[in-house]
Amino acid sequence: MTKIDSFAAVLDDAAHHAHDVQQFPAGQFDLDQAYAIQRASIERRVARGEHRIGIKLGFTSRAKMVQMGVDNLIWGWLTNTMMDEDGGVVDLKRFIHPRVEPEVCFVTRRTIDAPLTALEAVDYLEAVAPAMEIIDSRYRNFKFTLEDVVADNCSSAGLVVGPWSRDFSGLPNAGVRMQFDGRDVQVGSTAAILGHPLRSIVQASRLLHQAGLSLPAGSLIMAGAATAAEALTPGLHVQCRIGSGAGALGQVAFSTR
Ligand code: OOG
Ligand code: MG
Repeated sequence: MTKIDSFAAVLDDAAHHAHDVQQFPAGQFDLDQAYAIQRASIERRVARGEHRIGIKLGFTSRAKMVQMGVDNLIWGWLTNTMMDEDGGVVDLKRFIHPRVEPEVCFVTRRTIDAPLTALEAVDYLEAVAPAMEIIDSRYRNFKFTLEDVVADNCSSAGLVVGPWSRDFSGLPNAGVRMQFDGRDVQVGSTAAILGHPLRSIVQASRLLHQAGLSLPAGSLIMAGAATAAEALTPGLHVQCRIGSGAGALGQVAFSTR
């Protein structure tokens, strides 16, 4: 087994069996190798029958960079088994120390195979939806470096996507409100996501191009959280609303057990 494959095996086993692992000693791999580890860990999921449904960006907002102490844009893969139903119940047993964060989710209508400008980005999109991401670092105490978190598929663990809309007019500066049992836990604005959530598509197209990859039509792109993440516990009703009035994205919710 190569060094890349053995790191991938450790992280994939941790995710698969919901147990944490010690952060790797510093300097074991660089950023390019971290993405290679990420790729190898996704291949292990694919070998178990999962399939890729899209990608996620991380650290597109100040709030997230500050919370986690990492300030580079990162990206990882989403697979079908990560998806939970809007309005459904999420069993937290499959996670280690899950956190939830409010997100904007896009679905593409054209293959993205070249770097896009902000003007072009909207032409590549089919629809947008309010969403929440469940992140679950495989590292003990959710502590990691940039390289560690990239190798760990950027803490990807779950996502819940609300109703799709083709109206992108409300996107740039919509209020974001995430509640636990009707109580506000995070409040922010979509403007926190790179100044405009559509910039996440521009960044995604550049990152994919750098990696020599294209993303097929019908893929999801999670733009990155607008606020810090909140720890999940069983028995919660979690709701996120994005925007209000005309052009609002609407709301998405789930319960935990
Ligand atoms: C890494 C994932 C970051 C986001 O939306 O910024 C992320 C983490 O915080 O564990 O998903
Ligand atoms: Mg996220």
